[in-house]
Amino acid sequence: MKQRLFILLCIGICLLFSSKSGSARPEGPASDSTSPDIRLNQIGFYPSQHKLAVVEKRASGSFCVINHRTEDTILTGTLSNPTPDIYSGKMNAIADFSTLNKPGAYYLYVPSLGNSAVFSISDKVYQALGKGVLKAYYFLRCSAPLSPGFAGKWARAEGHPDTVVYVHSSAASVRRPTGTVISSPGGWYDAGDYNKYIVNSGITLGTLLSAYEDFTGYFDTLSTHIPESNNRLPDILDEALWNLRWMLTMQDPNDGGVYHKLTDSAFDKMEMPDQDHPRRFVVMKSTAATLDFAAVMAQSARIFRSFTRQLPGLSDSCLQAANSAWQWAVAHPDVLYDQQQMNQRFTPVITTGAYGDRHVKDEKYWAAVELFITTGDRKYQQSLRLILPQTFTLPSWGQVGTLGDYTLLRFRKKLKGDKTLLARIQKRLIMSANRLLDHPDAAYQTVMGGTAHDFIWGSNAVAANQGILMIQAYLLTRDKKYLKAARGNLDYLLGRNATGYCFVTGFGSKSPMHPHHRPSVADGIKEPVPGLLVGGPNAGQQDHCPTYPSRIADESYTDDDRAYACNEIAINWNAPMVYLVNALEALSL
Ligand code: G3I
Ligand code: 9MR
Repeated sequence: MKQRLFILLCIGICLLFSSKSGSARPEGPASDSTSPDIRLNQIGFYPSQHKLAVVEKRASGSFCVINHRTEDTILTGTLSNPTPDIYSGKMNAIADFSTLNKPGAYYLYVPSLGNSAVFSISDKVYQALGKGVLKAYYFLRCSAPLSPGFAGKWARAEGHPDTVVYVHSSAASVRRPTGTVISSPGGWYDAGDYNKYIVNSGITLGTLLSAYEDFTGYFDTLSTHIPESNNRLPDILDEALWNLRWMLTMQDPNDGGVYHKLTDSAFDKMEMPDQDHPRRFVVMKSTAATLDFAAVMAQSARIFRSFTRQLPGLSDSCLQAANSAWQWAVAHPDVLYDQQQMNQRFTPVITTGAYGDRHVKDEKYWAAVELFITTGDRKYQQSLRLILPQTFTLPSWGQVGTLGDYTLLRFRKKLKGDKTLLARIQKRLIMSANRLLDHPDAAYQTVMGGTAHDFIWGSNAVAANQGILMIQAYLLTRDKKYLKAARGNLDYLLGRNATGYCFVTGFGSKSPMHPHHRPSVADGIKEPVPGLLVGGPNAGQQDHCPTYPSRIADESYTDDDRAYACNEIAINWNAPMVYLVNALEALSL
């Protein structure tokens, strides 16, 4: 009885505070009164979508949803009984406002806490975000000035023409001895640093090109306002080409091997790219880089076959590059990139990112799959059967086998003759998706955070890749529980998480302002370059930044530009975000 009375009282307070005439209502959410303890997706929801906010601290009783424009109370509800966050033990209650489905802009009000961020309900609620996270790659272009017409206030001079790049002693060959100059312009900067790494380019392009193959019609008309927007190619492919063309220059035409990276010898200062004038090197060829390259080139050959009028010869060149890379890798199956070992034998010493993968079977499988699907050649089918990974692993820069699974499922008709293989891949994908769904609910009610292992360096890409897995499971089964889980992980990335941040720069009401991204730090502009997904909570805290709020896994995030282990940005983290956001938009049409 007492509890009932309390709830009625709370509803009364809601109504009082939210009525148009109610003078006591706290300021709107744009003001300082936005409560950091009400965590929700700060962009918004589709009308029919499940809609949750997590309310941390002392909260119980009721909440209400208020129309941002009219200030009318649209809905009142009751907070769930609080449950402890599995990492911090903090008590969280859930506000479920799924019944609200009328398009508009709203916010939540919780007595004793205040207002939430404003969010939208609309049919195309992620349209701007989907374009924004793809446009981010334009801002990362190496060897090009960014003009105000396309980059706005983030326009900048060209950095790193990369027309004079030295062959490092680790990469010397008879035809290209140490110090040989090659030209290797273009590509995207990897992350907050100004280097370019083939391994990381592999998963990035694989993911972006797969987004295109899975949702071709949607991407064919998606414009991101880049210099190439008016040519006759979809913008996502124009953007991909910026990096693809660079990758082609990283292959040694004499033997098909691919250099591991193009790099300064050490990470440089936090300066603009045109201020940085070091000698740049291509370092040793590696099996991982060469196989990732082969996979991306084979996939590109397939995609650009449909654009031979716009890009004569490109598809053929990609296929040739893929084939010769494959041959090099078969002849050199275990040239692993071990930077420490390399530095003991060669100079100058190189201390930039390693992307030193110790296991390359998954790269070989992915390359074999892409080559088989593009060419139909049985030799690749035999190879992929021999090296089929035993288990499902969520994609990351060092684990790319599942990209092969996704491709086989996308083109399953080509596997007609191999029903057992197809069944096996389907089964393990669905089982992995179900396993994630079955996890005891993280307090934020998302698949992300089901286990502490999720909170690694680049954890936000874990969340986005889990989202892609859910989309794949949905495409296979059309079971809406997977779509709901994919949306839940997007909610996580956009604010329903233990930090309360929307993790994409320039989007949401509380997003990173100080990413570890050299142009964002050095350009003198208050707002960071937009559309970039930061790494996210990382229990490792390897940067030892003094401003982490706690050591708890899901809270291990600080918006500090020194915190490269949780607040850097990277091409391989934005790519699954591009996929997830745009897939949801495409599926909502
Ligand atoms: O594999 C182990 C796993 O078994 C263990 O459970 C886990 C616990 O922390 O660690 C795992 O290894 C981590 C590895 O990433 C794989 O996720 C390492 O601790 C972690 O230090 C390592 O971080 C990598 C980081 O470079 C440092 O090497 C990130 O994945 C990688 O994204 C990042 O990449 C950098 C480039 O080198 C340079 N450019 C910026 C880019 C982004 O920060
Ligand atoms: O800026 C670098 C970032 O891109 C890397 O991910 C990170 C880890 O390798 O290293 C950053 O560079 C830091 C270096 O490792 C240590 N000294 C400070 C550098 C950042 O200013």
